[in-house]
Amino acid sequence: MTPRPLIGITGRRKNGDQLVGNLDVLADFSIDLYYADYGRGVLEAGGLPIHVPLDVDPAELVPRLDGLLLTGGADVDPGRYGQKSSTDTFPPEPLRDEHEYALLDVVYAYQMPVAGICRGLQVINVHAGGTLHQDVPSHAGFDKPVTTEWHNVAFDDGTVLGGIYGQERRVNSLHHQTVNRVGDNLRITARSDDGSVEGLEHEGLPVVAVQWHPEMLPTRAEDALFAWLVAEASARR
Ligand SMILES: [Mn+2]
Repeated sequence: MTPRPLIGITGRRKNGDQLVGNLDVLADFSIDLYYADYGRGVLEAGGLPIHVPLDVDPAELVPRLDGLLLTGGADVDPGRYGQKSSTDTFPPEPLRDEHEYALLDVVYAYQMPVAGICRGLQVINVHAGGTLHQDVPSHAGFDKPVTTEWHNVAFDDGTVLGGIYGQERRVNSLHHQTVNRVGDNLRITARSDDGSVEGLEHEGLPVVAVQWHPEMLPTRAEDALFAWLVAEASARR
């Protein structure tokens, strides 16, 4: 049997006192976590998911991976694009920003495939020198079931996203920030009806990102982004 490609999955760090039901004596201990649906999406697409702890040195880990999935989470620190924060909805987690920047540096050097979801798309953009709109309530569907596909996304022909998703589709929307200035060597390949950026691709590297959450939809097991990431990672092995 051909080994499944190994896909690193990023996550966030919480403190023990943020976990309901945790022992008081563990209040000050760190917890690294990610939503299991990201790993399920990788597994269903034929990959082998592995969580990337924040303490791991990317230079040591990345050569042993075949692909990387940058997941959702808190806002990227606006200081990363030279702005002050104008929102306190999802306070930045600077340690995670720093770690994911370092991961991207190494992953790009290896020309390894990367998929970004939600915050993942935003990190890819800011890492490339882009900026974000800090608060876009019209995309923050936090009061809807996460499976509700309530806005349209149109894909450009001749792009990776256009190739895997077709001309358009309905998506969920759980983000309150969007791409403003696009980063160097990145290209917008998907937009919602109001013009917001819903997909980015790198001009020269296998890097594809979406602003919605395919891992939360009932179509996860057949989702084209997970399939793309695993296929690209398999091809590299
Ligand atoms: Mn949206």
